[in-house]
This record gives sequence, structure tokens and C-alpha cells, in this order.
Amino acid sequence: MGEEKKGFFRRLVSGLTKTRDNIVSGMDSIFHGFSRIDDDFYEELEETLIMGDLGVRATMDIIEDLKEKVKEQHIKEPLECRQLLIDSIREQMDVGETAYEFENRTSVVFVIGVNGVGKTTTIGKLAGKLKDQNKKVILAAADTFRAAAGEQLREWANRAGVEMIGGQEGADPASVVYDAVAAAKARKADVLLCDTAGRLHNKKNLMEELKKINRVIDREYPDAFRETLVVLDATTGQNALAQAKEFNEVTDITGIVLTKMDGTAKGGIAVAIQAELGIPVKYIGVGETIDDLQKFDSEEFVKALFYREEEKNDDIGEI
Ligand SMILES: Nc1nc2c(ncn2[C@@H]2O[C@H](COP(=O)(O)OP(=O)(O)OP(=O)(O)O)[C@@H](O)[C@H]2O)c(=O)[nH]1
Ligand SMILES: [Mg+2]
Repeated sequence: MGEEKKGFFRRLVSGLTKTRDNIVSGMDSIFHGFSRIDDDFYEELEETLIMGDLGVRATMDIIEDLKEKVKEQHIKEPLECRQLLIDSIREQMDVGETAYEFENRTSVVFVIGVNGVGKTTTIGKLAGKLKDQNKKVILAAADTFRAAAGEQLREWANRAGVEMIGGQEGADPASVVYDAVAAAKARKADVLLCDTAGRLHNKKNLMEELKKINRVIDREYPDAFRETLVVLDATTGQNALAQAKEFNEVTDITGIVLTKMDGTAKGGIAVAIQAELGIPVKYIGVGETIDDLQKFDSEEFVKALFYREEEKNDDIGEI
């Protein structure tokens, strides 16, 4: 691993401490506590995975897969299941290669999600990241529901050193997007990031609003690449999964941002989202500052989750 990557990995390992304590410690005590592989053993594992927010469906699939592997490979020792389980979780999370095409295209990124999940903060962090890559970024404050929302986004725009287009409180979000698209075209921006209001989670409102905004973009900016990111608060566990499902019914989601992964015990929700919905988690939020957004990688995630302190060597072996 390169130095930078190693740093990321360490932060991920430490950010997942509570999740690891929640899921992996429980699992390990099952592996050590059982002397044979029987129904009770599987039941306890199942319970641990569900308690760890991996979701009922993903858990069932993981356990099924484990049972098959145990049978095929004639495994007798509970401890030998550890690696098989890790493999199963990783396989369940597979959504193919995650694309970040919008970063390299002229694009419009929509950021949606319910109240307080971290949409505005994520946009600020993303703007900072793209700016560091020398991209020209414009923010659209399409959350016109509260005046404070625009001000909060303006602070992030200043922090990231990018431009923001806003509207009056109560203005039509589609008109803000219209203005922002005009600005993006005039300034030859690479990426236009649109903040939206959390109250839109009422399905009908959201659908209407998105339709209207999409029409504006289709008409005014037809060549722009489109990305729709749903932001979910990892600390809400199963609620986050339910929200993702709802948004998925209303619009074509291209990716998930899972925020507040720092210090939550519910990081297992990343497994549930990818396994149940097949939508890639593209970024995770690991804190409140501009540098606290990481690209998500399932392999690294599973490695970090099952990381053992005693395996101190940097190349943490075959997980
Ligand atoms: N610890 C932590 N806090 C975060 C993270 N992302 C966002 N927050 C905090 O979550 C709170 C809400 O963030 P906002 O970005 O305002 O959320 P929002 O979705 O825009 O909220 P509304 O506009 O009210 O719907 C703020 O206090 C953020 O600092 C994260 O990854 N980790
Ligand atoms: Mg906001």
C-alpha cells in the first residue's frame, strides 16, 4: 500500500472500531465458544449479523452461503468459518466496479436525503475534493426552504474556494438550478453540485420537485453527465436502509453517501445497502471537516472491519 492509502486505511480501521466491537467481537466469541457447527451456531451468527445492522436479507444470504461452503469443504471446526464468513460478506457486497465518472465529465450532481443526514456538509467536502483536483466547481443552493440553508452552503463554498449560486428564501428550487446551470455554462464549470431540502422526503413532493428540476437540466444542459447521490446517516442503521429504498422508488439513484461513519456501531449498514439494493456506496463521511470524506471500497471496508490489532504488519495478509 502507498503511504496515503495506508493513512486512509488506518483511519477507516479506527473509524470502524465501534462497528467492529459490535459485530466482529460477537462473532469471534461464537467461533471460540462453539465446539461444533450446528443449528445453534448458525442461529447465533445470524443474530449477531442482524444486530450488527447487516439487514435481514443480506444476513440470510450470507448464512446460506456459509452453510454451503461448510458443506462443500467439509469444514468441522467453528473457527474455520471465520474466513468463510468474511468471504461471504465481501461477495454479498459486490456491486461491480464503482464508477466516479462524474468527476471527469461535465456533470450535474444532485444530492438528496432526509433532514439532517449531512447533505450540505457532504457537498462542501466534495467541492473541496474536486477543487483539489483542479476542477471548476459551482454549488447550487437549491434548498430554499430556510434562509440559513443557503448561508450554511455559502460557508462551505468559501471554505472550499468555489462559487455558489443561491436564491431567495422560498424561491422555486428549479429556478435556482436554472440560474446555476446558466452560470455553470458561462464559466465552463466541470461539476455543478446541487444541494436540496431535506423536507422533500415526502414522496410526492420529492417526485414532483425532481421532475421539474430534471426538466430544467434536460432542456438547458442536455449534454451534462448526471449523478444522483442519496445521503444516509449511518447512525440511524435500519432507518437508513429504509430511506434508501424509498428514494430508489422515486428516482434513479447512482450512488449512496453514508455519513457519520466515525464513531457509530452501525457501520454494518453499508453491507445491507449494497447487498440488498445493489447500489454502490460511493463515499463515506468520517467527520465534520472538509477532509472527512472518503471514497468507499468494499474490499477495504471488509478488511478494516475484520482487522485484528495483533496483525500489526501493514500488509494485513489475505483477508
Ligand atoms: N460526525 C460527523 N458529522 C457529520 C458528518 N456529516 C455531517 N455531519 C454533521 O451532521 C449535521 C447535519 O449536517 P448537514 O450537512 O447540515 O445536513 P443536511 O442533510 O444538509 O441537513 P438539512 O439541510 O437540515 O436537511 C451537522 O452538524 C454536520 O456537521 C460526518 O460524516 N460525521
Ligand atoms: Mg442542508
